[in-house]
Amino acid sequence: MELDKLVHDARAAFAAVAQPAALENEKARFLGKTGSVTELLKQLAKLSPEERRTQGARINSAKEAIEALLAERRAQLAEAELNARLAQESIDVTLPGRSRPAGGVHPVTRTWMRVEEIFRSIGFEVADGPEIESDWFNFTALNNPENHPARSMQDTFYVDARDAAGKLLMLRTHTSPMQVRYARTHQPPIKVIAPGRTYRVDSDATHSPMFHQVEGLWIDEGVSFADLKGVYTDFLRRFFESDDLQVRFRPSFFPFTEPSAEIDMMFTSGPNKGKWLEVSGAGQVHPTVVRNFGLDPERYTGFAFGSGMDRLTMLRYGVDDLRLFFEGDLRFLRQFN
Ligand code: 2U9
Repeated sequence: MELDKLVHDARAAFAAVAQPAALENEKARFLGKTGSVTELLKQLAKLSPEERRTQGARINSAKEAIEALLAERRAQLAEAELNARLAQESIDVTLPGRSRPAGGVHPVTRTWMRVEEIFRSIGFEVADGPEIESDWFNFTALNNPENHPARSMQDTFYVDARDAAGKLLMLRTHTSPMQVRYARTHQPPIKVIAPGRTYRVDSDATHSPMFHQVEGLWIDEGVSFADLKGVYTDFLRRFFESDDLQVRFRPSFFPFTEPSAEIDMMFTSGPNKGKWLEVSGAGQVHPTVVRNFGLDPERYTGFAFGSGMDRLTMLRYGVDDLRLFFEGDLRFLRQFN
C-alpha cells in the first residue's frame, strides 16, 4: 500500500512541474541519496532474509516504475520546450530575400587597371611601395636641391615622426621614390611603372590633396628620348582608343630629368577636338639620379615620365571637376558601371 502511494505521489509531483530543472529536484526527493525510495531500501537491513527478498523485490519494482515515470516526463518537457522554440523562431520562407546589389569599379581604378595592362603588354613591371617616405627617397635621390620650393611645409605633408635612422618622414609627393627603391634593387634593363596614391598641399577643381600618379622608368644601354616618344605616344593612343591622337613634347624643367618636357595631346574628334591638352611630364633621367641607383650614367641612360591618373580619367570621360571622384556620390559613380 505504502509503495503504491509512493508511485502515485511521484506521478503527481512529476506532472506538477513545468521546467526540466524543477523535475530534477523532484527526482531527488524520490530517488536521491536521502530520497524516499532510498530510505526504504536502507530499512531492508533490519529484516529477515526471507522478508528482505520479497520486500526488496517490491521496492525495486516501485523504483523502476518511478524511473519510468521520470523518463516519460523528461521526454514530455523536452518536447514542449522544443515546440515552444519552434513556434517562437519560426521563419517565413515565403518572404522576399534581402538583395545585395553588386558594387562597381571606381573610374580612377579603371584607369589604373588600364594603365597597368597597357604597360605590362610592352614589358614593363608594376612596382608598389610605401606612401610614407623619407625625404631622401622623395627628394634628395631625385636631385632636388635642399632649398627647392616643393620641399616646403606649404607644398608637402610632413609626418610628426622620424624613421629608424632619424630621417624626416613625409607623405610622398610623387611615386618617384618607388622607382628609386626599385632601381636600387634591380639590374638593368630597368623597365617599370609605379602607379599609386600621392599627396600635396593643393586643393581646387583640378587639384586634390590626395591624387593618383603613374610614373614610368626605362633604363638600359642606349635607351633614348626617341624611345620615350614612341612608348608614350603608343600608350596615349591605346589608352584613349584613338589611332590618330596627336602628341607633342614642349621643353620644360624638372630637377630629376635633363632634358625635360611637358607632353601635350590633341584629340582629332569629340568635344575636345583640336585643343592641345597637357597630360604628362617626362625626360631623360638626370645622370645624378642614375648614379643614385648605383649605376654608371656613362653606360646607362633612359627616360622617365609622370602622369596624373585622375587627370587621364577626367580626359577620358569628359569630367571637369576632380572633386567629383572623391565625394562618393553614387549618382556620379554609377555612370561608370
Ligand atoms: C625617377 C626619375 C625621374 C618622373 C617625371 C614628371 C616629369 C612630371 C607630373 C605629371 C603630372 C606630376 O602628377 S603630376 O602632377 N610629373 O611632370 N614626372 S618626369 O621622373 C622621374 C621619376 C623617377 C627615378
